[in-house]
Parts: sequence; structure tokens; C-alpha cells
Amino acid sequence: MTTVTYSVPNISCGHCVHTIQTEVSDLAGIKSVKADADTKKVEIVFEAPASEEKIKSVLKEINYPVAG
Ligand SMILES: [Cu+2]
Repeated sequence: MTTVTYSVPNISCGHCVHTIQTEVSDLAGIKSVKADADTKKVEIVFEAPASEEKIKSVLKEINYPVAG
């Protein structure tokens, strides 16, 4: 399993947190998703078939692109 933490500047409230957690959790292989509106970070634990590329692409699709 892999843990990644992404900076996601568009997170502004609890609704954003909920959307991100719901949408990213839909990917196969996602173990946990913790988004935080104060730090604007998302911590994700995953294993195959999920990948950083797939996670980032979902975040971009739902308008919460990863910074940098
Ligand atoms: Cu929001």
C-alpha cells in the first residue's frame, strides 16, 4: 500500500471534503481518503489497481486539481 498527500488549493469547505472523499473512494484500490479544508490537503492510501496518475486524473475531473 502507498500513502500520498496532495496539496489541493480548491478545497474550501466541508462540501468539497465530502465530494473529494466520495469521488476518489469510487476508484478501485483506494483504502482511505482524508481531505482537510483547513490545510487544503488530501491524504490517500491506495494499492493497485489505483495509481497516482488515476487519482490525480479524478481530482482534475471533479475540479480539484493537485497543485504543482
Ligand atoms: Cu466547498
